[in-house]
Amino acid sequence: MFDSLRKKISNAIGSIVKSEREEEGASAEGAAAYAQKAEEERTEVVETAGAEKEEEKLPVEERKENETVTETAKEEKPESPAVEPLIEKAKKEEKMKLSLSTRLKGVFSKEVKLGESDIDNFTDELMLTLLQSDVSYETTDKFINSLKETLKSSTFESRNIREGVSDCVRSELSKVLKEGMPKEQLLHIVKGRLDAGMKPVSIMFLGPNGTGKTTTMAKIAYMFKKNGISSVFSASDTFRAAAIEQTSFHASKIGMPVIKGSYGADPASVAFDAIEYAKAHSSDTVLIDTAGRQETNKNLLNEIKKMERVAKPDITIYVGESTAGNRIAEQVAEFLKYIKIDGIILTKLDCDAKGGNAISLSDVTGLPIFFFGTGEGYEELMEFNPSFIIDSLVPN
Ligand SMILES: Nc1nc2c(ncn2[C@@H]2O[C@H](COP(=O)(O)OP(=O)(O)O)[C@@H](O)[C@H]2O)c(=O)[nH]1
Ligand SMILES: [Mg+2]
Repeated sequence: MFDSLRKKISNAIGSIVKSEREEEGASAEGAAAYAQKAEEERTEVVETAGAEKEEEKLPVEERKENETVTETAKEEKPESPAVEPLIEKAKKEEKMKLSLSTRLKGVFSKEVKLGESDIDNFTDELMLTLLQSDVSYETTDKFINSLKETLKSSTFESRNIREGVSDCVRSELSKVLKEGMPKEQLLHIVKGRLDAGMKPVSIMFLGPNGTGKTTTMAKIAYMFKKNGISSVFSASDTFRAAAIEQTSFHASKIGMPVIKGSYGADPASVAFDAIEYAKAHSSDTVLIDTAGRQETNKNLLNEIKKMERVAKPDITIYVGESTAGNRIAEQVAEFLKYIKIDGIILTKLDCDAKGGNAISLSDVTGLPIFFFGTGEGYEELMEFNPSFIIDSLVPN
């Protein structure tokens, strides 16, 4: 589901470790070459193969990020002839991604502190990945800045840098996702209202054309039924051809009543009738379908305002397509100018979605994501679960 984004994040994390390994290889080569040269030129150097051992004596812990190693080596170890050329060689390695300071800290101790340039390289790559995967700019920026601070203040086991960096990414991601966590899942909200005798609970589904409003409404009815909650459909999409038949089809498959008007009828009055029917038949919920409307169509947005006034839905859910990327946040913002929205369902996560908007949508809109739609079947509805998203995105 989040496969492509997971792969990219994994590659970004992998690159920090790969470059470290490459560098270790480069320095080993350098050590051998320079050790040999030093042997030829300076007979007084006894332990030529011990270039690394010589390095080990350097007091790197106190070294500041941008301090040049050559200077420090000169000051601290003038008697180590094999070290200087070795470090010079390492400094010239333009391909190296990890900074010298990170590498040296890694070589000399089991604990590694990432150098600033490595953190910048890694977070730049991650930032690009997130933006390309539809995470919003605002969320990405916030996340990356916070991650940078965490990486700067963290030390990693030199053999487990990947795991350490993954953990940092996981914990930062968790902060973003937990902010968007619904206070209560939809089922609990409805059960709470029913327990309090507030019956029927009416839920209206709205959003642009073809996002999956009717299908999602049917999935919710199916979920309610499985939990002992009865529903009535209000076929209030009286605009799109075959919409009433589609709602009726779902109703008969799930085994529940549907209240319909004729095409062109006032959708608000159909919803009103459905609520009256539910009251008369002691139904627990009324699920109100609506016609799709683009966020740019002011007439249709005004019509939804009327729906709200007449039907007075208890819960309003925006149904958006995850494939629409960052546009959803803008669409929701437009809808919010006309009507209150309680939560979002993000459909078609199984399709070609990059998945990033699942991370940032709540952050940007301030609304919880109640569910993801993950297919066309009635059961293909997944509750928003930050741990699941993190596990799907970041390698352990
Ligand atoms: N793959 C996939 N298809 C979906 C999902 N939700 C809805 N659809 C399909 O999207 C199309 C439009 O759905 P529909 O409910 O008619 O959208 P509406 O116009 O917003 O009511 C239909 O073919 C649905 O089967 C989903 O989560 N995954
Ligand atoms: Mg529909």
